[in-house]
Parts: sequence; C-alpha cells; structure tokens
Amino acid sequence: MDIFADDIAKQAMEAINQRIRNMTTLNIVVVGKSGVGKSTLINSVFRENLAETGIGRPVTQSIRCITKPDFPLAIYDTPGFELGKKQQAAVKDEVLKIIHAGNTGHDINKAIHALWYCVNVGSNRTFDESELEWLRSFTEENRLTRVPVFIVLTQAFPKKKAEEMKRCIESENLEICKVCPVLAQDIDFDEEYVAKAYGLDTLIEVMGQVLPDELQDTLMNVQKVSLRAKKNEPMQPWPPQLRPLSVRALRRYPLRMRPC
Ligand SMILES: Nc1nc2c(ncn2[C@@H]2O[C@H](COP(=O)(O)OP(=O)(O)OP(=O)(O)O)[C@@H](O)[C@H]2O)c(=O)[nH]1
Ligand SMILES: [Mg+2]
Repeated sequence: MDIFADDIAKQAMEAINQRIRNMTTLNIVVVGKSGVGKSTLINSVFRENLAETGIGRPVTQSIRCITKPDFPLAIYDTPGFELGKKQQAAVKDEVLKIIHAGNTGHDINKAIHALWYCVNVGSNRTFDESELEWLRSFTEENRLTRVPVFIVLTQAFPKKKAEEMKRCIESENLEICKVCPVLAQDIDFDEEYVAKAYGLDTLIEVMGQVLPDELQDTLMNVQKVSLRAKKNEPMQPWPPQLRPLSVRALRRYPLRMRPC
C-alpha cells in the first residue's frame, strides 16, 4: 500500500516537474550602478545565493546569466556603472547585444522579456543625470526591440523616501513601464527593529500585466518560489488597481504586451 502511495507521489512530482520544464523561460536583464543591490535582488528572486554580493569594490565584474536547474527563469546580472561613462556605454552595448541575440531565433524562450534598472534608495546616492542619460539612450535604442523597462528602487527604505524617489523618476517621463520599490532582504537595525522585505511580489505582478500570455504560468511559478517564505498565503490574482498602468504600458509597447 505504501509502495503504491509512493508511486503516486512520484508520478505527481514528475507531472509537476514536467509542467515546469514546459514553461516558457522568463529572461530578465538587471542593470544599475555598482552596489545598488542588483545581485541581492536576483538572489531574492531565486531564493538562493547564486550571485555574489557585497560592499566596497564593484562585486559583479562581468555579465553573467544566472539560472537554476528546472526553473524557468534566467537573469543576467551586470557589472555596476561606477567606473564612468565608458563603462556605462559598454554595459548598454552588451545589453543591446544580448537583446538582439535573443531575438534572432524568434524563440520566446531566448528573447529578453524585461529589463530591471535598479536605483538605490537606502544610500545617500540620488538618481543622477548620468542615469537619466543611460535610460534615455537605452530606451531610444530599444524602440524597435521594445523590451519593457521597469525601474526597481532597491533597498527601498524608508518607504517615504522611496515614494519621493518614485515620484521624482516618474516626473522625468521616461519610456518605462513602472517604478517599483523593493526591499529584497530584511534590514536588521537592531534586535527590536527590523524593516521587513517587501515589493518583490508587486514587481512580479506588474510584470504580469505587461508580459505576453505565454509567460503568465512562469510568472506565477516564479512568484511562488520567490515568496516561499509566505508559503501559507494563497496565490492572489493580479490586483485590479494595477490595471490602468497596463493600458498605458500597452500604448508604449503594443507588440510585446498582452491585452488585459
Ligand atoms: N538588507 C538588505 N541589504 C541589501 C539589499 N540590497 C542590497 N543590500 C546590500 O547592499 C550591498 C550591495 O549589494 P549587491 O547586491 O552586491 O550590489 P550590486 O548592485 O550587485 O553591486 P555590484 O556587483 O558591485 O555592481 C550588499 O552588502 C547587500 O547586502 C536589501 O534589499 N536588503
Ligand atoms: Mg553585483
């Protein structure tokens, strides 16, 4: 009887794994200045320390595609922009190359589906002119490829500062889908006060509003894994308050978006 139950459990697991293997792979590129928290964000999405993180010298030295076996997600971690204009341009060229390469085979599993541009809220840095320049230049060159761009406000604490920064970036009228504050990992100030991680679920939900139907299963799966800490919570449908954004975004990216 036990052996029979074991077999059924194995078959069920195999069916689930097969379904995951058949899901379309979601490909994301993450860019931003050095130390803003790109690699930390990536580790939180995978819930595993797959990308090296740290403070001081730029940690991520070259573009690296991060994947996990039997998980339909590939995230390109890129070196930070700290080394000046030349490096900013080099990262942009590399990112555009990856995007073009992904489009050549017309295979949705290879295409880049989103770019996360990270801006740090926690440190005393601001969103500066060189970043605006990078985004303007990138989005102009991205007009044909139409990869949806999301600005991720990393280490988004205090929330009030994150909101201010969000408004400031939104006022620049960039060709982006959405500005999303995310605290990828808790911040332990002391034993009594901990700022709890938040925002990753919203980021993934917002992506669900603009990415094609083929990726919806994948996004649900990624969300389940990323939010495993909240495993007792039932999956939520996309919140209706996010819908106006998708209509706006649809106008900007008419070919790659799915209608809502
Ligand atoms: N607690 C907490 N720390 C964070 C968060 N995001 C980044 N950090 C910290 O900020 C530092 C830099 O983060 P990284 O993820 O290495 O930054 P990066 O953008 O990948 O940096 P480079 O690879 O140098 O470009 C690390 O010490 C992280 O632990 C966060 O959401 N919460
Ligand atoms: Mg890094």
